[in-house]
Amino acid sequence: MELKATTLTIKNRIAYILINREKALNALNVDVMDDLSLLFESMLNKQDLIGVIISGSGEKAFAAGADIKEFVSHDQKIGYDLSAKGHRIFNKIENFPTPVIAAVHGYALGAGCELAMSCHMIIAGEKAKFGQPEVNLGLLPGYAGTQRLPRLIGRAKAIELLLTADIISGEEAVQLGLANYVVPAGQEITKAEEIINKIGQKGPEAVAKTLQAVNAYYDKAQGGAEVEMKLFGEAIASNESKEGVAAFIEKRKANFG
Ligand code: DAK
Repeated sequence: MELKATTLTIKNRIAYILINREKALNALNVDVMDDLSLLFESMLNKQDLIGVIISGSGEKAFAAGADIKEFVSHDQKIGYDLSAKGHRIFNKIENFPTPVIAAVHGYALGAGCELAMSCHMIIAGEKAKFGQPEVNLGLLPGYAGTQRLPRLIGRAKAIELLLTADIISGEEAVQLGLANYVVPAGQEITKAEEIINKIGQKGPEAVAKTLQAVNAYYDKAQGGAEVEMKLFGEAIASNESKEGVAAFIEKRKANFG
């Protein structure tokens, strides 16, 4: 398997996926998204896995969003298609038959937060920061953030975070029900291993069926996903997002008029 922007290590029946774009704060570009798709497809054949841990390289970030520098020339159709592709990839993670845990030691923003939310659990380090800052760019989340955030933390707080673009700490994420635990910096993966090893002692079929049943509860609400893809396509082609993305690249504040 040829991976372009991630690495896979398997040890003691746990798969460790590392996002490997430290200089861009592990922003999820096309290469990372393609790797995740390939990984979660191919790992379905590894029957003895008891869990997967996703983390980001470097000191600062789990993933600081989708790669904003790739948005520059997107029209409505491309925006819709990319959003639909992202939904499919993150659904593969959510539907994976063994527990997938996001070990978040730094920024998990935008698509990075959406990736963490598609995992079954999130372990936050003391320096973790979560948020959906897409409105700063004249956008809305495109990888199911409008769907999974309200599901996890409830409508009122989700709307507040989505519209204010506020960034919250790991501790707040636990209080809100977004993350499972906050742990001392550097202990994120160890805590994830502890949980996966505990689950690894249970019956693997029962674990897979339980995950499938929990996911089925949410399948009822899939209509919202299609709405998000459509609106994301519209937003990415808008003047607002052109200004928001240009402002990020030029390192200035966006002027939405
Ligand atoms: N994309 C591309 N590059 C990024 C990036 C990102 N999301 N975040 C950081 N970088 C780059 C910076 O541009 C900088 O690159 P150079 O200038 O060195 O070339 C480098 O990483 C280091 O970042 P900073 O110098 O800014 O580091 P600081 O510690 O000062 O600040 C920060 C860290 C995380 C506060 C800051 O980098 C920041 O605000 N980053 C952007 C956060 C953000 O807005 N994230 C949400 C992105 S919106 C889509 C589907 C979904 C989405 C989009 C499209 N499709 C369907 C197409 C979702 C959208 C998002 O995720």
